[in-house]
Amino acid sequence: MSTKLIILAVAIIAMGGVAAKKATCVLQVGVTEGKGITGKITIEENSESGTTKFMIDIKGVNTTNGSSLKGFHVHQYGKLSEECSAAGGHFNPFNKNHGSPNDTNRHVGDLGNVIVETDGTIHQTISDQIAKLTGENNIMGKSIVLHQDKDDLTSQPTGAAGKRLACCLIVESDIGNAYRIKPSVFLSLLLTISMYIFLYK
Ligand SMILES: [Cu+2]
Ligand SMILES: [Zn+2]
Repeated sequence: MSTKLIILAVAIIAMGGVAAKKATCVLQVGVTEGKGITGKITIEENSESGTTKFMIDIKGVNTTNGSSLKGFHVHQYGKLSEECSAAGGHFNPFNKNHGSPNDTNRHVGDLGNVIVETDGTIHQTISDQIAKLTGENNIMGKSIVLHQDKDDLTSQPTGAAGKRLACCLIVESDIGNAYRIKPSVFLSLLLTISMYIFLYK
């Protein structure tokens, strides 16, 4: 095999190794206590580190209701009707108990709690090892529910997180389909190409 081909193969593998899947979830109001809530969750799966990032950007949460910690889960159905109750229970493909995001015995959908700031916003990034955008733990097409109360991380089967303030449908975002290159990989590619030109021109 020629050196040219080997370099090309290495470059293609390097790019494929950082392919990321992306999804977005745009909130709609659930029960009346959730009136005024707007926001979006951007989800990204990094196949290299095995973590899924949930970048949460929400505003309009009524801070006089309940705890400043609010239960935040992936629910099993991608349906938002009936004030979010059509979303069903927590996404639980392996019939486990409800738990904390750090537990091994947990629902795939158990993302714990998010923190509401005093101005009614939620700006937080959750990194999770269990929920995925691919494979058996795939949450694509499911829903996310923001609850009125704190998830106590132990009560079955919902953590006693209370009413459903808002919910959204997890949909694949187009940008996620394209292979993206990280700056570090881009630099090493550039270096490889420069070396190739230097050596073989
Ligand atoms: Cu929930
Ligand atoms: Zn659960």
